[in-house]
Amino acid sequence: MCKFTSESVIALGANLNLRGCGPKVTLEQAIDAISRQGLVIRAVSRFYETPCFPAGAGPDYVNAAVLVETDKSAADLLQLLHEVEHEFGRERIQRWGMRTLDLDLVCFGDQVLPDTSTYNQWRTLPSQEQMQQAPDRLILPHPRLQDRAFVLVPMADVAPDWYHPVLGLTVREMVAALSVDDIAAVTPL
Ligand code: PH2
Ligand code: MG
Ligand code: MG
Repeated sequence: MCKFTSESVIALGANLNLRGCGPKVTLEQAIDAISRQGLVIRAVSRFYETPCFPAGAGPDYVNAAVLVETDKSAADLLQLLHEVEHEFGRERIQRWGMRTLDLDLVCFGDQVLPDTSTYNQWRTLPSQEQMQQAPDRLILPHPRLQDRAFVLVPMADVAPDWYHPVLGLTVREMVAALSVDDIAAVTPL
């Protein structure tokens, strides 16, 4: 039987040690864990050292991205990522706090969830409110994707031609729109 599959990008990040291992080892182990859960890993980006956002909120991060193929729904994939985060000691305490492992579902094919108007509300949320408000449901593509060099630069390694279904830009084009300083701060390990 042929099941319908979707391509999706997962952004990985960590800035705390876990069980004596640094963030790079944690990300490598997390990629293994994701593949053991039945996701087909199509591509793995380079690993990057990136300055913590917001600046000064904690140690530098290691960030990476993987392109996966799955026959799961976006909601089931998100649930799976939360389970892997939990396995790696992640506690959800503080928004944008420090973390042993963060797995963010960045995009799921060309799906816009839950609908374009809700997506656009989150995408255009003023930056002050971004600090206080977090959506309680899955918003896709990730509403801050286009702003963040630590997501876009690794993503460009695995899915440079992914086309943002609302902004009408490829990953390559979104990277080109970032500031030179933001790109330069994301350094391959
Ligand atoms: N993730 C955050 C908050 N800040 N900064 C960097 N450099 N990389 C991240 O992955 C990151 C962050 C919330 O998930
Ligand atoms: Mg997250
Ligand atoms: Mg995150």
